[in-house]
Amino acid sequence: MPTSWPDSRREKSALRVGAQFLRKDEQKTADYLRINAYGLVPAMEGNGVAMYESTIINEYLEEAYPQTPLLPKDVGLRTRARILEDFRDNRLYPAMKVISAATRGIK
Ligand SMILES: N[C@@H](CCC(=O)N[C@@H](CS)C(=O)NCC(=O)O)C(=O)O
Repeated sequence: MPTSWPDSRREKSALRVGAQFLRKDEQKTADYLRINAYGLVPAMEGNGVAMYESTIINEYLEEAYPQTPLLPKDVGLRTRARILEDFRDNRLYPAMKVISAATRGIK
């Protein structure tokens, strides 16, 4: 699974399926764009399906490999984990992108 930055659930996912780290230019090759047309990581193929979006990949792995769950057993803690994942996807990461773009080139 091509991936880049670490976080606990994604790291576990990457370790589970065997991560392959890509340089940014490798994310834009025709071969890679066939897996993820957005040219972003992570992405992977499973059950003959190209998949991307880390949250969706995590859900796939959770269902495909129930013997080694990524989420806690407790339903409340699972919900808490999903809330944190949503916060990262919809609040933290977009803000980090804005900060990164605004400060790029500033030493
Ligand atoms: N919502 C996507 C975000 C994917 C994403 O933005 N990946 C970044 C690395 S964390 C990337 O591939 N950046 C390379 C680029 O923007 O060209 C997900 O969770 O998978």
